[in-house]
Formats: sequence, structure tokens, C-alpha cells
Amino acid sequence: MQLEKYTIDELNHQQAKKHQWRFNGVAADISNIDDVLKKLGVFNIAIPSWALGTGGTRFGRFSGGGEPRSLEEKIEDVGLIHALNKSSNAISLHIPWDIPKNAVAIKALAAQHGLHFDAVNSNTFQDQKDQKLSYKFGSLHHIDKAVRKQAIEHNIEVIKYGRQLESKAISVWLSDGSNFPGQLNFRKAFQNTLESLEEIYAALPDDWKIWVEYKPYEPNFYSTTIGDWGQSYLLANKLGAKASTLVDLGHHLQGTNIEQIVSLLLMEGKLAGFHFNDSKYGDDDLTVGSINPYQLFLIFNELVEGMDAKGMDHATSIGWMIDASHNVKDPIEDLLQSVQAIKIAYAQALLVDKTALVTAQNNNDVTLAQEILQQAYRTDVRPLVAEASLRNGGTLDPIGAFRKLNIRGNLIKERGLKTVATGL
Ligand SMILES: [Mn+2]
Repeated sequence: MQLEKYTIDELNHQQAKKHQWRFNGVAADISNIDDVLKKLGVFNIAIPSWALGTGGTRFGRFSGGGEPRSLEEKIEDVGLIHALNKSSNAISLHIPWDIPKNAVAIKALAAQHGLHFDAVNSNTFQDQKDQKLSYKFGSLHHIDKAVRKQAIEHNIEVIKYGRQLESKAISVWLSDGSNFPGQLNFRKAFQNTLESLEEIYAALPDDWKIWVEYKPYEPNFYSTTIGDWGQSYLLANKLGAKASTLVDLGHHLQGTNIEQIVSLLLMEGKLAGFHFNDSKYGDDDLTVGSINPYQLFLIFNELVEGMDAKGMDHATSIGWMIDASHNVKDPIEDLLQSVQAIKIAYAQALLVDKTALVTAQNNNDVTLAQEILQQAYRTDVRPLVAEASLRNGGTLDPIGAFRKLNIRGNLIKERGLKTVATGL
């Protein structure tokens, strides 16, 4: 299914008057409105191939209707998301869940939807059917060199698939860790991980990056070998310039000041990018902005400030990606909501009066500093996000359009009610 431009124009036309009135109200107060709209217009967030099917929990999975049955249909779904919001022009593949059998055809199909391929993701946290050795006790950190070798080879194979699709990065998340004290020698586990990563690093093409993701617990509950940003940063530093740290918002213990981590990684040139989601308790993979939108804004505030300080391009110098998966929502609606939440937080961060904030900080005017941040956060920027989408040929209201155009109903007609996407 591909959306026709006129259907989107027609929906926008119906809402044009109301939108214009709301937009004019907000825009009147923003001195750099053209700059804000321009930046919002080029800002894209990649969609992971595993988020297009209904997610499961360890207790089960309730599949929705019309789920994509193949990589081709997943690309089609991302194409629909991008047609609606004009902010999701890339797809991030997970290997082996989504192996491109014919890379040329897959690339052509993606291009037809205006999409390209973001980072590829390896998987050594599960055993696959035809796999010789088990990852039960870890992969890149394993005590057995043969297991490490198998995991290294898998990562190199993922790079090979990524090259065919013109991806430029591999992101590595390891579940390696231990469940009980005494199970592991921490130093040995770290050293093995480093040596394994060095071999993968050596196989990177010149223009590629490796992104090292961290997570404090789950599936292991005593230690994780790359458990926090310090451990990831240590590895990235030892590996070299092509390695950096990937921040997944759900991979922090409660109360962690993620915005401070982001600020320092950015300062050190070691912030690879993001896996966006939201959480209440742990790695909940909830819709971005659904629980703590203020935290998301504070993170974007650090990102904008930090990138501007280094003259970095907001849209392209960092990897922006969603990593979430739902068991109760329509996956496309969930992704549309997530992208909107990210763009809202980004727009708010662009509105922060930086000159006034620096002055307040230099004067230790704590009250004013808070006022300045919250002035931006409390601005209803939704008409700005809508206007940027409109100017790019997208919809003013992506979720409303998804429902009005009965996209899920049409996908069910095409694919059937009982479909199960590959993934978690
Ligand atoms: Mn992640």
C-alpha cells in the first residue's frame, strides 16, 4: 500500500484554517521561526525493523492484524510512516530477523519509498536454529574462544549485509553478563569483550562506525559486561575513533541523570546516537514521551547546546533511532507517536533562549535559569511540528490521518488478520 499525495493534501486542506490560526499564535512569539522550521524539516528518526510487528513480553504475544510478513512489507510500513510524517526516512535492520536476500531489490524498494538504511544491528543474545555453539553464557565475553569467534563472525557478517545496503554503522548490544556473584571474573569478561570488539572493529570499512550500547540489567540480573556508559566509553576509547557509545533511554537505572551523560559523551566526541523510548521502571520500551516528556526535553536541550558548541549538524551527525516495541498498541500508531514526541522535544529545545540562560548561569540565578528552560518546555510547539511536516508534503496530524485513511484496515485486507512479524 502506498499513499497518494492528493489524499494527504485533502486531509490537510480540511484542517488548514484551524492549523493556520494555531500556528500564527505560536510563531508570533518566536524570533527565529524560519530557522526552527528548517531544522525541524530536515530532522529524521530511523525506524527499527523489529518495531513494526506487535511486541511481546516474556509471558506471551498478542499479534495484531495486518502485520508485515516480510522485510519488503516492513519497508512498506516505514514508507507509510514516512509518507505521513516526512520524518522517518530510514530503517534500521536487525540481523538475523531481517536478512536482505536480494540487497539490490531491497535497496530499490526502500528508495521507492524515499528511505535509506540506518545502522545494522547484530544479535548474539539469542541462539538461532542452525547455530553451532550456544550464547547461554554470553557471546563476545565468553570464556570459550570458539564461542567468541562465532559471535565475532556473526558481527562481521552483519557488516557485510549492511555494506550491501549502504548502511554506515553497526550497533552492538550484548546481553553478556552474569546472574550470580562468583559466576564471572569481571576483568576477564571485559578483556574478552574488548578483544572480540577489536576484531570486529578491524573488519569495519573506512567510512563505518561501531556503536557500543550499554544496559545495566536484564536478561542478566547480577552483572552486565557492558553495563553503563562508563564501561561502553572505556571500550569505545580503547577501540578508536570509529567507536562510540550508543545511549538507549531505557537502559538506565531509575533516577539516572541521562542528560548529563549525553552532555559529556557529546563533549568527548563519543556520543554515537540514540535509541529512543520511555520507561517507568526499567527497559519498558514504552512510547517515547509517554512517561517523562520533560526528561526528553532536557536531553534535547543538552544535545542542541552541545552540538551547537561543536558546530555539529543536528540532523546528520548523530544516529537518531527508535527502539521500542509494543504489545497493546498498533505498532505504526506507536511509532508515529514516538516520532512526534521526539520532534516536539527537539522543537522545544530549539526555543531555549541560550543567551539568557548563559547569563543566568553566570549570575548563579537559579530561579531564572529554571524559568528559561520551562518557558521553552511549556510552549505548545505542536503547530510548529505540524507546519514543518506540511511544508515537506506530510500530514498535519499523522495519527489522525492514519485512522481517517483506514490504513490498518487496508493492510489487514492485503495481508490478512493472522500475521506475525519476525522479531521479539
Ligand atoms: Mn536499544
